[in-house]
Amino acid sequence: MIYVKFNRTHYIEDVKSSMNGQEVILGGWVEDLRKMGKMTFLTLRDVTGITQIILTDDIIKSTEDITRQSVVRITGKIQDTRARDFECEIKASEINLLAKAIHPLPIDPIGRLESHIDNRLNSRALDMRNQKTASIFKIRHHTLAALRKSFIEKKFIEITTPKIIGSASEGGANLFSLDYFGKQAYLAQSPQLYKEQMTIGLERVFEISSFYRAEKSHTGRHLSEFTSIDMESAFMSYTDVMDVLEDLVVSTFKYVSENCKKEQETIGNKTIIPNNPFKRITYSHALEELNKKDAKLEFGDDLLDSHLRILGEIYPEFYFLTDWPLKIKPFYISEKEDNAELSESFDLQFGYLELSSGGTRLHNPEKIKMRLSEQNLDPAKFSEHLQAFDWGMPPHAGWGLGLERLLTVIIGIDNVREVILYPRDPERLKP
Ligand code: AMO
Repeated sequence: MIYVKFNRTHYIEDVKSSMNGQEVILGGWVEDLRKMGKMTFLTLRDVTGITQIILTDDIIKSTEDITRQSVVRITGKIQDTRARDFECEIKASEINLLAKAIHPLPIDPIGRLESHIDNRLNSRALDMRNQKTASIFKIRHHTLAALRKSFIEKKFIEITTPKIIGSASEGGANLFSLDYFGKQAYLAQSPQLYKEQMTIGLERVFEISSFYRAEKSHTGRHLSEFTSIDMESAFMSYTDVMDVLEDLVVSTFKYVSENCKKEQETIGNKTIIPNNPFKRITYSHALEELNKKDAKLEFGDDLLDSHLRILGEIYPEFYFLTDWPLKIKPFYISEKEDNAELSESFDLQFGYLELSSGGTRLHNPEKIKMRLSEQNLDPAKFSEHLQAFDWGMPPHAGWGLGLERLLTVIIGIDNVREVILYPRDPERLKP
């Protein structure tokens, strides 16, 4: 193999017919290779697009070494093309093979032969050469950019909280534990306690990070390691943070619709901007609707997947489910002022799918201790968190939104494993 100093002059999308006659150096992967008489037609792809390269016999004696998906560097001049799919083509004066791809590859990266998701995940780097997969991750990139942009416009400050923690942030269940220099430690389930504490000084904070749930769930919406988009704000209540969430969701869809047309088209989807305001349905109202359909639910019952499926048929778009019974909510959620059985809490749903949950937080430490005990959690284990409440904790509210679940809605697919690079679930720890 020849070592060539890599000095690419252009991305493929920047090569235009108006540049006819100009010499360019391109780098990319061989998508297709066809020998026709004295000429070889090579289609070259880089991250921005695809173009046609014309190789004459004096440039390439044999195509044997250059397998599909090999990495090549092409030097050549731009010229007009007769090919319908391209604006122009490159007549090569030199081709260098930089890395040869084995044949056959474990999956077809062009996607002509559909591969099972498990095979694609086992060869994830190669799967990124599939334009559908690459489009999903470009949309993920733009979604994150949109969310950050909206948070910053609303004066939120980005924080990063610890992922190795000494006690549970969300209660005792679903914790991965690990040995930390001989001490018991856990992987954080959410930034809950830290983000609340940060409202003392920074007032409005957000975090976008991986968090961990040791749930043995085998569904298209559960991961052991997922990306949570979290916010917390001083001087806001649950209705204020619902407004923030609604605004963020709508502006993210608008941003994706403006910036990811090509990617959505490749996936075979279209961004549909959600209608707002989103409906706000109380838990009690949802219970009535469900009981009309024979669900036989009583006040205080949690809504199971089967119940959410029924609600999803009644409300197929975005809606908030609000005012849940206090006793089924985490210890940090505040009760309603006028009814202590209810809480100032909400879930954001898309049809049956829960995308986010949040609420107004308790900010009286005595009440928090009571709630911890009621939930069989030891207040002593939360002492570092509780002391912050003696330092001038403002009233505050916030939410957590699952990035992968949101992406399944944006992209119109139903498995979170498609939208995270290397999913972790009860069966999958590698690659
Ligand atoms: P909750 O536990 O409801 O709330 O999580 C918030 C959102 O995170 C996403 N999510 C998941 N996504 C994929 N796989 C999982 N295993 C998983 N678990 C959760 C969901 C969910 O709606 N601290 C609170 C939020 C708050 O009140 O600020 C919390 O973590 O989309």
